[in-house]
Amino acid sequence: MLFHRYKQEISCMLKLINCVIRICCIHPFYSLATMTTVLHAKCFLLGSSAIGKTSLCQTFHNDGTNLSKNYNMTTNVDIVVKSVRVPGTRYSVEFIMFDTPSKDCYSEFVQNFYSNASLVIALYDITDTKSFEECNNYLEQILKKNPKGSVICFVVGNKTDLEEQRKISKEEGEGLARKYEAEFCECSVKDMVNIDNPFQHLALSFTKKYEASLEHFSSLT
Ligand SMILES: Nc1nc2c(ncn2[C@@H]2O[C@H](COP(=O)(O)OP(=O)(O)O)[C@@H](O)[C@H]2O)c(=O)[nH]1
Ligand SMILES: [Mg+2]
Repeated sequence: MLFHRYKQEISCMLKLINCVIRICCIHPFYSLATMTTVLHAKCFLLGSSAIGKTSLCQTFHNDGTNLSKNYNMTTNVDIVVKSVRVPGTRYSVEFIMFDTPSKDCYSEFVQNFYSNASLVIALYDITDTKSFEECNNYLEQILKKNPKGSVICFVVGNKTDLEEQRKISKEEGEGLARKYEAEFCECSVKDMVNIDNPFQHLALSFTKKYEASLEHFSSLT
């Protein structure tokens, strides 16, 4: 009875504990020496084509270098891994980022990866109205594939360096984020403005959620 009531919380908790145990087994000395707890998070970068998903992912991964001037369409799901230390805590969040292609022909294939998402960064291009509408659709699709309340979302309006071509106001972006109880920021990957913001916020929110579930779990025993 108790198990059924808290089934979702318990399975979420076991998943998180499993993650921590796995990383401690792989890096026992590192973990013991620094007392860092590493949490793993499956993070999706979603949105239309050519809005800067791969650029954001690669720039974040390479600590701010390598924004390609050429456009290479992502035709597969690229996986990039990077850890973010959460300041003032003992936690580090390892982002396992799924950089997804946006073309319809890949959509069914890509949606197979959507389950067990922990974090989502949904992007649009502030100069492109269609990408803003599609951002909403991508969020709907991924949330449908995951249990309610299990995914933390962040909405990003990219390309603020193209201010004179802006079609989507900051307020509209904030409105979309509110609809999904997500955080929001605008950025320019090209000018390297605000690109760490989504990752820092998501790492902090993920850590808080982990701690809240630990507390909740211990209150049950
Ligand atoms: N002006 C401008 N161009 C950008 C920005 N971010 C990415 N781009 C360019 O937009 C194009 C598509 O980027 P990409 O990351 O491949 O988009 P994706 O299809 O969403 O993965 C590339 O030519 C990038 O150089 C930005 O902040 N400002
Ligand atoms: Mg891409």
